[in-house]
Amino acid sequence: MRLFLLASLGFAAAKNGLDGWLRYAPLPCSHQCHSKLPSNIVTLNQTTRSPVYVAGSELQKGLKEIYASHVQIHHGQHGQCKDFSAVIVGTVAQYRKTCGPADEVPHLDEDGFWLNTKGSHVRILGQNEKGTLYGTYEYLSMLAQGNFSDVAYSTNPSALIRWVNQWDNMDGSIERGYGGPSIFFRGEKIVDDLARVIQYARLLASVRINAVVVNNVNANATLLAPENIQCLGRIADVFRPYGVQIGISLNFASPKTFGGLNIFDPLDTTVIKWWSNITNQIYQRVPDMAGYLIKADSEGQPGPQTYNRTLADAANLFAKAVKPYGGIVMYRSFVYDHNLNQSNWKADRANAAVDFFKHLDGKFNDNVVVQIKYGPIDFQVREPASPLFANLLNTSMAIELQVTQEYLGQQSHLVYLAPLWRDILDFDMRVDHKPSSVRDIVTAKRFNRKLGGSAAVVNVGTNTTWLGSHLAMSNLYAYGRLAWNPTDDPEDMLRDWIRLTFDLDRNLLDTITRMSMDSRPAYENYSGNLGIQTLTDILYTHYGPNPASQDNNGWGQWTRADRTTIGMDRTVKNGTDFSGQYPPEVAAMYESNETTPENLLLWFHHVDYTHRLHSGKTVIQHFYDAHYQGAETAQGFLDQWESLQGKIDHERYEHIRQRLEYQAGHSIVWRDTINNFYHNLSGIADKAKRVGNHPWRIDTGWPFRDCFWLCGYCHRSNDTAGTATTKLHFPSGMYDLAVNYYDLYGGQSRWAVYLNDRQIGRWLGNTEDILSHTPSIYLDGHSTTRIKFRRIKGTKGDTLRIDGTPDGVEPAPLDYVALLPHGVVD
Ligand SMILES: *[C@@H]1O[C@H](CO)[C@@H](O)[C@H](O)[C@H]1NC(C)=O
Ligand SMILES: *[C@@H]1O[C@H](CO)[C@@H](O)[C@H](O)[C@H]1NC(C)=O
Ligand SMILES: *[C@@H]1O[C@H](CO)[C@@H](O)[C@H](O)[C@H]1NC(C)=O
Ligand SMILES: *[C@@H]1O[C@H](CO)[C@@H](O)[C@H](O)[C@H]1NC(C)=O
Ligand SMILES: *[C@@H]1O[C@H](CO)[C@@H](O)[C@H](O)[C@H]1NC(C)=O
Ligand SMILES: *[C@@H]1O[C@H](CO)[C@@H](O)[C@H](O)[C@H]1NC(C)=O
Ligand SMILES: *[C@@H]1O[C@H](CO)[C@@H](O)[C@H](O)[C@H]1NC(C)=O
Ligand SMILES: *[C@@H]1O[C@H](CO)[C@@H](O)[C@H](O)[C@H]1NC(C)=O
Ligand SMILES: *[C@@H]1O[C@H](CO)[C@@H](O)[C@H](O)[C@H]1NC(C)=O
Ligand SMILES: *[C@@H]1O[C@H](CO)[C@@H](O)[C@H](O)[C@H]1NC(C)=O
Ligand SMILES: *[C@@H]1O[C@H](CO)[C@@H](O)[C@H](O)[C@H]1NC(C)=O
Ligand SMILES: CC(=O)N[C@H]1CO[C@H](CO)[C@@H](O)[C@@H]1O
Repeated sequence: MRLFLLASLGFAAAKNGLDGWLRYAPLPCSHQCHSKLPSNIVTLNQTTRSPVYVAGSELQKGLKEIYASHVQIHHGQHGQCKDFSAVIVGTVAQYRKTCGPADEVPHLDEDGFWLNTKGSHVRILGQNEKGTLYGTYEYLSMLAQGNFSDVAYSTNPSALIRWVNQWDNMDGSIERGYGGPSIFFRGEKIVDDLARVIQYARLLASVRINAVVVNNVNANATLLAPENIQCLGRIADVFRPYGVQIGISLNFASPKTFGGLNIFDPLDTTVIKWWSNITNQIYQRVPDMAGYLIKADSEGQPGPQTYNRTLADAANLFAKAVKPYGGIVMYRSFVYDHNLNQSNWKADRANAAVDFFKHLDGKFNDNVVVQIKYGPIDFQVREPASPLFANLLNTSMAIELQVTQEYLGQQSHLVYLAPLWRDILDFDMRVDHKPSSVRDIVTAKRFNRKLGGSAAVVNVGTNTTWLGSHLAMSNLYAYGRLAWNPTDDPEDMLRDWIRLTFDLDRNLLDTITRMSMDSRPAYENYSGNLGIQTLTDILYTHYGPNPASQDNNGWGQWTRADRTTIGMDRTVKNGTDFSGQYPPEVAAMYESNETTPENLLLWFHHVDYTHRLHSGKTVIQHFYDAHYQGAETAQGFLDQWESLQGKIDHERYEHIRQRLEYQAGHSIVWRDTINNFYHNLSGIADKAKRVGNHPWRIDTGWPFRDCFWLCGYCHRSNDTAGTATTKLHFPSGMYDLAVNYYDLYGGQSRWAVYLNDRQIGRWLGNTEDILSHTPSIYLDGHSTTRIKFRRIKGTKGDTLRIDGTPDGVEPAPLDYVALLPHGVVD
């Protein structure tokens, strides 16, 4: 009966990341674990495309990989229910019908399940088929983690909306995509081969995500062409057996730009008819479509304001169209004016959501859900929870999170996001002076609304790592877990994910846990702290540092930094009134600089650089220290990872090592750019004398010779090689050589570095191929990269030379080199 195979399957898949946390690595099996191997799988629905049938197949596949054993599947006959040591999977109703009473099963909510491994057989019974599949993944997750405890428990979702939003375009690109092109679209069409979609469906179902919006919120109406609707049906058919519904984003102007009408007024009868016709066509092909997602009147997207109609008029238009089919409309609250005037002290983009939506409370149909970004601005490293959560008491809401690391390192930096999400979900709004956590509000517990839940922007692409980085997958995993249970502990989730993704090894577990738990505080430290926002380039790629870009434009992500002060005054007494959008207790806390949590000080208050924090440090000194501290933590990630060599397959080890090495270098770019910026602006020295003082660096502008280095790069014709040389003036000894250079896309320059004519290293400007984000076409904070050559023996007076060979538009640019004695990070 038990056939033991060579355990090679699991490992092959392990190396490229395609199976994510569903790797089911072979367990080094003790007697105990074999005694837990079921003899049979009994599924209570034989329809091949039913989630219960899928549950049986997943179980068989998982057991085969974990135990290297083949377990037979039987399709629900009464006699098999009594089969000794079988696993029975089905809904409670199916179990009652085939196997008999199910009195021990507690009450289950929609999508909930009961898992019982006590007694002779294992029973996984769902409230519905989806729930059964979720329970099956839970059971497999236990086994894969070597957890053989006897359990009997039920679990129910916190909310029924557990969605992901893909920002995929029909041309195959993904807005903020860092994991390769779309798995859904290519060349304005839906792809023929949906193999990757099946694998994505498995991943989503295993963390209990129940719907995916497949196209970008900046939507293109061509998706509504009849042939595309037919193809959407193919995508829905792939997701359906996994209990995942599809939804689509709509372009509000479609009746005009695509439908041939001369109008898109949401109250116009021809427009209403047009949308209802389109909706009918879609539901004819996809009878269980989850619904629509709408971004309107936002960042240039068309919307109801064109016709002086309200956002509720717009939402209700779609709500009526999908109502007969049980569909819902997710209407984004991300509506704001991006042409604000900074010379108006009272102007504040953060006010927009409440300004636009509060007066519409109670005016939305009951199948409309307002989808609210977690913070009032835009997915920053730290924001207060959006006050809109506390301002719509008669409207269903969902929270919008972002697995996509748009402002948070674009999957090229390790940033584990569950702690950030928990900060928001746990925040207590004190509506009516009663406990009102964001989590209870969005899951509709607090105000007893009809619908609620969460949506996360996700940018999986065709890359076999899905997100472009193996470690970024912990965010997708944790998102699903939190959507189900928003009180799940970030560290517990992480540990489960590590065991499932890598290995059960204790040291490995502790190391990756520590790195991941430190990653968001580190990123916040070196990107932008005290609530000043992620000080990235908001006008370009949202990636590298550019604090100057925040101010003096209409986007309203201002810091109002000048020579003596910094921060947005969002108080009622002298500022933008934003703090007054919160219920009174919270408003009072944010109104005063003394009670505002310091990690949000500059979000709410405009203070002097010399303002003292509780620690006694000034704001500016805290900036300097935190940026040094954050970059130092990031250096440590690389060392910690390298301690795991040999414990992880080479492919993943190397993929992650390269990224962490890159992050270590780029965190220094962040640190120095931000610190130099505020140092120059304020003229206030760093007490520790680090800022602006880099004793171990040699600027490539000078004393490098033989080349006109200017503005960080060598001006010469881009098809001839350039050379930079310098004599070492440091004491003789052992150094790490760090070279900061610019790696643009549009070319792959080559560099080689020599010490006294002996080559000690060379590299290629190809981060555009190695990293997941698209770097910049300019010499800037996005493209600055550091490479390190370790343990170089240097003697005072040696000649260091770097030859650069340009390629394409990339002129082999260098920034500086540093010779670092052991332990020095300069
Ligand atoms: C089996 O699954 C199919 C497809 O999901 C469903 O239509 C059918 O009702 C299920 N059968 C039972 C007995 O639940
Ligand atoms: C095993 O899994 C059960 C159910 O998820 C959980 O309650 C228990 O804590 C786990 N045990 C260990 C040792 O992780
Ligand atoms: C939609 O896609 C078509 C075809 O590629 C393109 O011509 C059009 O400009 C796009 N419209 C929008 C609003 O992006
Ligand atoms: C949509 O409108 C077209 C053209 O008027 C019509 O032929 C078609 O039957 C309508 N489809 C649905 C589903 O209402
Ligand atoms: C828009 O509608 C409001 C309220 O209905 C009305 O007061 C206002 O005059 C309208 N504006 C325009 C430009 O039609
Ligand atoms: C912003 O407001 C100031 C002062 O009211 C005014 O002088 C300036 O022209 C405005 N700028 C823009 C771009 O509207
Ligand atoms: C995945 O992306 C990496 C760079 O991030 C690239 O080296 C690799 O070729 C890609 N693999 C696939 C299969 O797309
Ligand atoms: C009050 O607001 C004004 C702008 O209206 C600003 O110049 C001033 O610095 C603010 N005062 C304080 C104490 O923040
Ligand atoms: C901080 O709060 C104290 C007490 O309310 C107040 O005296 C002081 O002016 C505030 N400082 C700033 C910069 O707003
Ligand atoms: C962040 O910076 C603060 C202030 O310097 C420091 O206390 C903390 O340890 C740092 N955390 C990390 C993870 O770098
Ligand atoms: C030199 O650079 C320019 C752009 O800066 C580019 O258009 C040209 O193709 C490059 N020439 C060569 C030979 O690479
Ligand atoms: C118009 C309306 O439905 N108002 C209700 C909004 O919600 C509050 C609190 O749940 C109710 O008291 C109102 O009746």
